[in-house]
Amino acid sequence: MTLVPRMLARLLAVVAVAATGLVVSASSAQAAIHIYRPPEGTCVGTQVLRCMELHYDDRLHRFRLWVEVTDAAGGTAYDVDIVEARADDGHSWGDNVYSSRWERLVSGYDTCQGTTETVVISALFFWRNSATNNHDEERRTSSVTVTC
Ligand SMILES: [Ca+2]
Repeated sequence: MTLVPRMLARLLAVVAVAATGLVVSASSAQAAIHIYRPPEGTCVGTQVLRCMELHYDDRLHRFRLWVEVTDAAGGTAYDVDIVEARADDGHSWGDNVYSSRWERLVSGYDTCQGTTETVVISALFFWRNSATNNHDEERRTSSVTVTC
């Protein structure tokens, strides 16, 4: 006879979790992530694409740098690595280990609200020829103007 209340309690717990999920979805739907691209575009390079964007969250009033490196399809095969990413005070270190073909790193967050500011963004990219291990690298630095 205690089985029914227990099942009911379990059912209510499931409903509560579902309702919490709905609330989270509703509040995150109100937030907007604004993407700011460097003047030269998100990606540079042809064989190894080095990509950066600044992402600003207008609900939490914070931004961070989004970085990707990708070995373009075809041609030489490259291992790739993002060593670090920085946007103003938000700084992150990568794992400093090569990945096959693709890697992503985001910087730490920095806050900005009610102003327009120019943010210097910077990332250090490593890549090497998978067959010969010949290494190359670039520190890409740019700036974007963000309306917070
Ligand atoms: Ca390639």
